[in-house]
Amino acid sequence: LFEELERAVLEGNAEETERLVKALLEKGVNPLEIIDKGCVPGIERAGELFDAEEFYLPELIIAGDAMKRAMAVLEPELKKSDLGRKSLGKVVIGTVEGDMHDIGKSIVASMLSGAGFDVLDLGVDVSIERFLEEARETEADIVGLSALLTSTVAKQEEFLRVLESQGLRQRFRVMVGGAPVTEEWAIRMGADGYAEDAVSAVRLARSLVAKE
Ligand code: B12
Repeated sequence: LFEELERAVLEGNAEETERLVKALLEKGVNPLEIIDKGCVPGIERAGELFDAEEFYLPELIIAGDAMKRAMAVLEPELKKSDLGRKSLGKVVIGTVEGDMHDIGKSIVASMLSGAGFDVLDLGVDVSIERFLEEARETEADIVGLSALLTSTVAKQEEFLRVLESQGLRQRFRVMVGGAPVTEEWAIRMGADGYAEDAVSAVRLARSLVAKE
């Protein structure tokens, strides 16, 4: 089923993707495992084919849509474990301005919420001003910025510089992520943390609130 799911995402077959995700859930498979072993390999393969110019943008878009269909079923499941627990802290998360990629960011948001954080997901193409405004308004503990393009990762650094210039750097912990982001880059720009996937993002967020 995992292989079929990978193929369904790759081929952008949303109905089949949804059917397989539901079938796996019915078998009692953990939603994160469904994402990691079925959906992510499919979308990553689509990216590789796009790189190799065997896939063009329309194919990438329909693969992305199939992945989103899977996530619509899986996100509520990821959040379920949250029931009745005390909040670990507030997280404001979004994809930076100029960037429309939201699959990874949404997985991170759902996982954080499932782990017990209060999460405000601002969506995609979020301006620095908006991140700042929402973080202040909600008195966030953590701000998470996602960037998937080499041209938009600079926005993460810009956010940190704006925080500094407004004397707010100590007020929020900042974590960054997205495929082109590396630990080295995160340290260089002065972020409080970087995580390469959703599971480590939860670990990171926990350690950031523990330090407060
Ligand atoms: C799907 C996809 C799309 C879809 C997006 C659909 C959607 N709703 O998100 C569509 C078709 C719209 C798209 C568009 C484009 N894309 Co695109 N896309 C991808 C693809 C194939 C997969 C991304 C993805 O969802 N991965 C799966 C998720 C689960 O992984 P993830 O995003 O990395 O997230 C994980 C971690 O990074 C981390 N994480 C993510 N965010 C955060 C945040 C925090 C705070 C933390 C702690 C952790 C964290 O945890 C996540 C979960 O494990 C990638 C290739 C790739 N392998 O990355 C290209 C890719 C990112 N796209 C690329 C390009 C070039 C584009 C376009 C410019 C194409 C074009 N010519 O128009 C446009 C840009 C539009 C825009 N302005 O944003 C390039 C970027 C190249 C570069 N280095 O800049 C890539 C790398 C493809 C390639 N090889 O060329 N794309």
